[in-house]
Amino acid sequence: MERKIDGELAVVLSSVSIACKRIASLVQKAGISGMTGAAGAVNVQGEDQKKLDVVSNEIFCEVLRTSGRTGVIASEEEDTPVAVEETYNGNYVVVFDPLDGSSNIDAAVSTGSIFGVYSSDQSCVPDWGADDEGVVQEKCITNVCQPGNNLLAAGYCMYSSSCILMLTVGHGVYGFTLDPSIGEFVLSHEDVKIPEKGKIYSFNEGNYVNWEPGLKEYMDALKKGGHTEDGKPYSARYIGSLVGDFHRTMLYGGIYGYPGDAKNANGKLRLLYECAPMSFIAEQAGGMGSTGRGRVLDIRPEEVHQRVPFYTGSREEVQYLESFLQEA
Ligand code: AHM
Ligand code: MG
Repeated sequence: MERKIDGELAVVLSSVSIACKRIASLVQKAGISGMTGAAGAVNVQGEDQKKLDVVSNEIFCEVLRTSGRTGVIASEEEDTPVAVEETYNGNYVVVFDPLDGSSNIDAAVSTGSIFGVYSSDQSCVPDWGADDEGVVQEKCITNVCQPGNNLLAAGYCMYSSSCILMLTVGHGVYGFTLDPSIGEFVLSHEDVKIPEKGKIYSFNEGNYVNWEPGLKEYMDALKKGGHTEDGKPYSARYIGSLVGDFHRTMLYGGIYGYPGDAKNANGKLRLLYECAPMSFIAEQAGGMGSTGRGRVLDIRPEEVHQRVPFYTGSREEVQYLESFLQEA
């Protein structure tokens, strides 16, 4: 797909980078500013919201609205996609998880923001003069439920020992590290490529008993060297924060997985604002994003908060995993 990057999209991405800077600053001082702990509310997915989940969502919504370039925004923390009021209305659809891995916040462990940008589907842009609220809402959902193949841009920002913004506009992946002395993101990772293979796996293995037989066999195989010739076991690394685990996988190679299991057939991670943007980034870096049985970017979401099993990372590692699931 030919992606057209223009000044309008640059404004959207610049707005996202401002949101990330603001969230980075809040995350850094969370422990001393009363921002740790629960907000007391539960989001549409039944998860307890942290104070920082709520504030980060407000920051993303505010910067995107005032950018004047977005028509619809959809967030992990909002029940339904939100139409940007007519005065600020623009042509882009932005999907995001404002603070992923927020269960790590109170222990000051890595978290991140994930985002994707689509063009508006012109056939379902709300007509502010004519449409009632229900129709606006319906058009927003249609506008947001686009397959990852349509993504114009995607990225994540990791809040860790460094704050790093990784971005693709469909021509490779570039990383920018926040230099706190000048308050700017500076190019630090040029045209990142995921190693073709890597002996690190990143799964919540505590769920092993609920996995399907093929996945158990795969995990057992990794402990005997998997498809490598040296026969040495893989290493396990799991932060429990998708952005951190994904970023390490990008740089060191290996595989990240959040499978479906007997309790949750589609796993935990959300297609629209977690798996699709990460798959786009992975593919742009020469890796893969898969459900174990197909390419994530080919899936057209049926609902905003849809979950899918997710495996991503080095091409040869994801293909090896698929060989166990596809035969089953
Ligand atoms: P969240 O969006 O509610 O923060 O949940 C997503 C997070 C991911 O960052 C991480 O990979 C996963 O949940 C960890 O889940 P688990 O604790 O089940 O291993
Ligand atoms: Mg999340």
